[in-house]
Amino acid sequence: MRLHGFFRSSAAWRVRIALGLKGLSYDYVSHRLLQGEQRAPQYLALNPQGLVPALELDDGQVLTQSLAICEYLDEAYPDPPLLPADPLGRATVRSLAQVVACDIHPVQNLKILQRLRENGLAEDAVQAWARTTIEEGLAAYEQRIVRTAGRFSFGDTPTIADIVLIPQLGNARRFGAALEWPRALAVEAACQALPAFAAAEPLAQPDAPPPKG
Ligand SMILES: N[C@@H](CCC(=O)N[C@@H](CS)C(=O)NCC(=O)O)C(=O)O
Repeated sequence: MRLHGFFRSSAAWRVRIALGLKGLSYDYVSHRLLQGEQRAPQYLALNPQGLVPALELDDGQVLTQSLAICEYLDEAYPDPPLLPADPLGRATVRSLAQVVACDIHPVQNLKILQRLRENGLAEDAVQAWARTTIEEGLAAYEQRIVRTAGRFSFGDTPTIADIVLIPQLGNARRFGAALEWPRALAVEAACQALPAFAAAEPLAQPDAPPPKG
């Protein structure tokens, strides 16, 4: 398998976590988003959306959209499961994941922020847009997991909800959001203790800048 990503892409980060939890090895192709490499013709041939991640399977088929990729990996490699066994549990985990993947991340991602700048919004207003979007969305996530969390967002094993939450908390820090979500931060600490989550961290990727100093 070959993962097309970028160290700082939160959507690619999700797939790195899922691959790690499944114990799958993969080749990595970096596309520097700030240089626009995701819009190179060779990559657009794989993903006409010009977004990372994309996962190339060994038979040449290409999957895009991080949640679809994570669910594919969960179905193709069922152990350990990333979704609960029962329908209500599965719907609950998917709902948590979509709080982030549908209603936070797309509103604050690179493309939207660049479009705001192109339309004349000042940089501090662009940053505030992203920060407020994240703060409102994660406040709702925090409320949602009051009833579902154990060590992780849903119960005591990691699920797709955590796979989506952890990169979004990374974005929250990047945009200087107020980190006022004790349950989500406790879940993050539990995730960070797992090798699959640690290995997926942006700064652990081969295309991350070298540490300063
Ligand atoms: N819904 C997509 C979102 C993918 C996405 O927004 N990727 C960002 C990086 S996190 C990207 O490639 N941005 C490049 C651009 O906007 O030009 C997914 O979950 O895979």
